[in-house]
Amino acid sequence: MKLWRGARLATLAGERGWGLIDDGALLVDGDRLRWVGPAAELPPEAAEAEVIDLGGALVTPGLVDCHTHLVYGGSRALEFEQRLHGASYADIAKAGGGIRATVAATRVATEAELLATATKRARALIAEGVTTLEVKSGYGLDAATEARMLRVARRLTGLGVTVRTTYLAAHALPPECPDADDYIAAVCRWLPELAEAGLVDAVDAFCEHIAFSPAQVARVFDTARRLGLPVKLHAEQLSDQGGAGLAASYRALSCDHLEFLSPAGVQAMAEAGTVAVLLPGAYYALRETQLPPVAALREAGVPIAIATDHNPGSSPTLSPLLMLNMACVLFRLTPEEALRGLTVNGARALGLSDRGQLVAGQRADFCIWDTSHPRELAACFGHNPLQQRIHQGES
Ligand code: DI6
Ligand code: FE
Repeated sequence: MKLWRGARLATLAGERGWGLIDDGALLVDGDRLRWVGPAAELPPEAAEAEVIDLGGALVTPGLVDCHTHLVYGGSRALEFEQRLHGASYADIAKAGGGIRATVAATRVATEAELLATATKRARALIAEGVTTLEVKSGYGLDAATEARMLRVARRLTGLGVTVRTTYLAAHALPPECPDADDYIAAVCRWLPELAEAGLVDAVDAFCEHIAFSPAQVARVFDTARRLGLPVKLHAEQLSDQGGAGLAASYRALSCDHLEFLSPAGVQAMAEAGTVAVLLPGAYYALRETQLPPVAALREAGVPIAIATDHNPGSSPTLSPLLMLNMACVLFRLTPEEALRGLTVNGARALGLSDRGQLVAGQRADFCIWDTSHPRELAACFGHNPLQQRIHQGES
């Protein structure tokens, strides 16, 4: 056992509050937190543990980035310039750029190439304290490339981070299949084998006027349900398609983006216990002006998560800490809501209840920061105070 002491803990225990413990300690047994509390109340078994003194550093739960598109080939920086010259994200997509451009580059990349680039990106997230990471497919849009992306995502586990994989073949129409209903049939056909191979933890889709309709998404979700897989949805990012209501009717783990979410959508998510994943990086990069309905989500008691949405087009950021700041500045979350969004509620958006808080019994995933108060993590930007990161009890 290891005893980490001399810590200022932000446990995030319970439903609200930082859960601050000024002279705190963590007793770690293998990959679990055995005991968490004030140093003055250490249990007797702590006497045998190896002691590590943190000298007053801040400790928070490890960060959970619950929405990324980390595995892909190519670059889309040129589109950044096109948008600066006035083209919209939707215009670029309709002209065959956007997601389709990344699909072309991903299809020609080997598994080793995809692993090499995704490894660099994952390392950047890890360097800011990420201990659990979700990765979506969706830049293959054919059976072989979707499988390759998911295998690469799984292999990132070797970096000492927990990876959850999401099947997002219903992300865009591939050029060889102009009929959306035919493509959705293929998306449903490919899923069982990938699930059988253990490559899929959840199923996602892009419900949007430039992507798939609620009726098409429902066919994908029906297939997921038959296989016992949970679902999530890219919903109401550019327009209100009623996607959140549909996802809630399948008890979705999360609906993500949500700038155009309606009051009915908020209600449906609240009733289903679906997490709202807000993605300030995409909002910022696309210079959106429609804000997600944060006050309504709060009032309805919908748990709010935040994530990087790392992807080469709409959110090419690898900084979860910057997302904390942007969630506060752009979306008016409190620093505590933002940190909960990147820890306990991010975990919930992945269906994980064993991490995200510093509480006995949870996984020993935590971050040690060279800063005095957790609100500093959200207030500063462009600065990384991470001192050490512990994943499953190991540094
Ligand atoms: N919404 C997003 O933010 C990403 N996918 C999606 O459906 C962006 C994907 C991309 O532009 O490559
Ligand atoms: Fe996304």
